[in-house]
Order: sequence, then C-alpha cells, then structure tokens
Amino acid sequence: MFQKILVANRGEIALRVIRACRDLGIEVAVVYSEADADAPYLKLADQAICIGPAVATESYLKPPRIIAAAEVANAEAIHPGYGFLSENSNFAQMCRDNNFEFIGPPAEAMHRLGNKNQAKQLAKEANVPTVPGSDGLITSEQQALAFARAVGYPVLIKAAAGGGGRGMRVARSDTALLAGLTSARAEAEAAFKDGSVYLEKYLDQPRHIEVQLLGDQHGNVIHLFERDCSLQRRHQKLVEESPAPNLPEKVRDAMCAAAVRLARAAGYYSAGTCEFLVDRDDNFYFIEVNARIQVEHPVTELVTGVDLIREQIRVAAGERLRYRQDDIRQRGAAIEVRINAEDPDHDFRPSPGVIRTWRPPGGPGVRLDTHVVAGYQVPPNYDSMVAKLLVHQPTRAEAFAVMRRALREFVVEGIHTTIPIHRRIFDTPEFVDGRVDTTFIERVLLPRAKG
Ligand code: MV4
Repeated sequence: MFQKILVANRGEIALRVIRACRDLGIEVAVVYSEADADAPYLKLADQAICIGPAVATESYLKPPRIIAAAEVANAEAIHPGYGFLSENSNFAQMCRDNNFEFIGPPAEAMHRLGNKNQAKQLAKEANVPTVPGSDGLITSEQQALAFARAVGYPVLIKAAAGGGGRGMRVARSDTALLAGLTSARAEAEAAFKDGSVYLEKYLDQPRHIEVQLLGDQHGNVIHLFERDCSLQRRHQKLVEESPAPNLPEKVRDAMCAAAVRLARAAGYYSAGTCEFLVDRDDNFYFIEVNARIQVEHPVTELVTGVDLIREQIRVAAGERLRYRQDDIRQRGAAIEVRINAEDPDHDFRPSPGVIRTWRPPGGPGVRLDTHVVAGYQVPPNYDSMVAKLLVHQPTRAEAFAVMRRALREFVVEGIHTTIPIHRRIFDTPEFVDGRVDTTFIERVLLPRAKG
C-alpha cells in the first residue's frame, strides 16, 4: 500500500479523499490555489502545497505544478478527484512517467474511451447496445443525409471529442442537418481541437441511467448497480438516486452485465461509470464512459456499503478487489441532491460570497459531504457545488420523507443556494412516483417557477 498520496483537487472531493487516506492509514498531502488558501479542509491533511493563482489553468489544471507538488510531498500516488485533470489521459501518463501512480484507469483505456465514437465502436464489439447511428464519423454531407433518410428525423449530431452535451445539435430536417453539421464541427473544433462528428437517432425524453464499475489490475471487474441521474438542467445533474425507480429487474441486470463487458473489452480498471440512455420501452443504449470517480459516487456507497474511494486507492496500489460480484447487493434506497451556490430564481446564476449561517441537517439516515463551515467564503473561480446531501433508507418512500426533513432543517444564509428548488422537486408528484426523464426539470419544474 502507498505511504503517502497527493490529492490534486479541491473542495468536497479533496476532503473526501483526505478522509479515505486517513481511514487507510496513508499520509496525505493536498494542493491548493491562492483562492483556497484559507479553506478549512486543508488543515485535515498532513501537508498543503500551494500550486498557483486562483485561475484553474494556472493551478489545478496545470500538470507540471501537480507533478512538482507530488515531488515536494514525496508522495507515491496522485488522486485527481473529478473534473480538472481527472480524465486527461496525457496527465495520467505523465504521472506514471514520473513514477507517481495515477489513481484512476490506465491511460490507454482513458484515451480510447475519451473519444465517444471510438467508445461506441468498442461497445458494439462487446455486444453492448448503442443508439442507432452513423457507422463511424461523418465525412460527407451525402453520408449524413443518407443516414437521416434511413432512420428518419429527428437525428442528433454529436462531437466525437465531446461529452456532457457539448458540440451536440438536434436536426429535424435536411436543411437543419447541414447547418447543424457545420456549427457542431466549428464548436467541437474550437472546444476540443477535434471537429469530428457522428450521427444518432434522437431519442425522445430518455432517462439517464449509469452503472458504477470497479476493476483491479488483475482482470477482475464488477458492477455496483445503477444510479438514475435523469434530473438535470443543462447537463448539470441536480438529483441522483439508486436503485433507478420503475426499472424492471431484467433490464437492470442486462444493463449492468453490458457495462462489465465493455469495461473488460477496454482493459479498464479503477472506478468508472458506464452511461446509458433508457427509452420509454425500457430499451437501453450505451452513450459514454466516465473514466473517473463521479460526484454522485456516495449514492452507490450508501446502497452497496462499499467505500469506492478506498477501493480505488487499493486497486491503484495493485491490490485485488476485495469484493466479488456476488458480494454486492443493493440495500434500500439512496438519494443525493447537489447543493450549489446558485440562485435558482435568476437562471441559476452563480452566487459566490461568505456563508454567514451554515446549519446543516443531521440525524438518522443523513450523510452530508461538504467542505463548507460557517464563515466559509465560496470563491467565484470554480464549480459552484458546496455540498452533497444524501439520505439512505429501507425504501424510496422513506428516503423521500427523510430528504424532505433534511432539506427543511438545512439553513444557509449569506449566499443563494439550490436548496429551495430541491424542496420543490421532492414535492412534485411526477418525481415522487418515479416518472422521471432528462427533460423533467425544464418541462415540469421551471415553467411552474415562472407562473
Ligand atoms: C442523446 C439524447 C437523445 N438521443 N442521444 C446529452 C449529453 C451526452 N452525454 C448525451 N446526451 C444525450 N444524448 C440521443 N441519441 C439526449 C441526450 C441528453 C441527455 C442525456 C443524459 C442526461 C441529460 C440529457 C439532457 C439532454 C439531452
């Protein structure tokens, strides 16, 4: 096992990894930018190393700074958290070239899965269902028009280097398709320096369900069941839960088995997530792999009892998974809401500033993952998430009751947060009944806000 780890991230996930290191008896160093110099979680590490100014491209996103910090700390491994450099295969390779273990998947698997078109080809080879789409990249207008004629409109243009909805265009006619191809290519070229695109049949109001995976360096891969992440706004998730409500067991089992097949085909290890879209007839289609630990990983931790960060560290050190597939059970229901420093009444605009009052909820069945304390200053430079509020109960109905209670207890003053909109979400009958899809927030919740 490692003697010392460097945490190359900030906020709640930095604290989450610091805690995991403590639990494992591993020394831990954490990096920070000038904007985070006073963050209270830094004191919980054995060492904190400043890596530059507030602007992330000069600190958390700068590989040489991270490598230098790992050298200063005399760490053996680097945990990237999520976001920042976590899915950068060049960074993963750079860590290993400098004799630091990257706590994540092999760079080769990250590289291949990072391209959505290549990931989709791999999925097909592994007999994992994919959305009907163009056979590979689009190289001519004729090819695009022929695909649309074959599957029918609407079709979706996707950037191969994209993800999280960037470089996507819906087209409902030949003219829209040709215009969309040009603009999607331009957007992808600007954002990713790769303008390649492919086409898919556009699915109407799909659910977003993802499967948690864990693999070791000895060829063992297991799944830890699914999370429903359908409740999101502009590709930012608001609520995640497990098990996915109203998902037939046969579909769940087939989806989880498919995710494991894909991970094996990719030579994947560490934690990862296989994302699927699920249509109204419960057909599931692979869309992409997230080759990192995700924000919503605690939902799965509550339902399975597995500490995913601890396992991630153990397998990075070369140990075998301590679970076989048969050891993993879904116990009860868990739900997470993301508390962001945003104003839901003003188009979710960021609301940084000093948190004057911070009265977090507690009690049975409640878990709060946060780096925030009263008096904490939310910097304007980074993602606005300030806490993840989770509940775990024997049934989904009981989990909802505890979540309502916790959201009612939670008092934050000094900044705006998404707590009020979560209170409304948990009182909305469609959601209570588990009738969810990716258009829920904009279709059901936001119109009501205006009236
Ligand atoms: C789709 C789709 C409908 N049909 N693909 C959005 C982000 C990227 N991960 C894939 N996305 C979608 N792909 C087809 N063929 C609808 C979405 C989508 C979506 C997916 C997951 C979660 C939220 C979403 C919100 C809008 C659109």
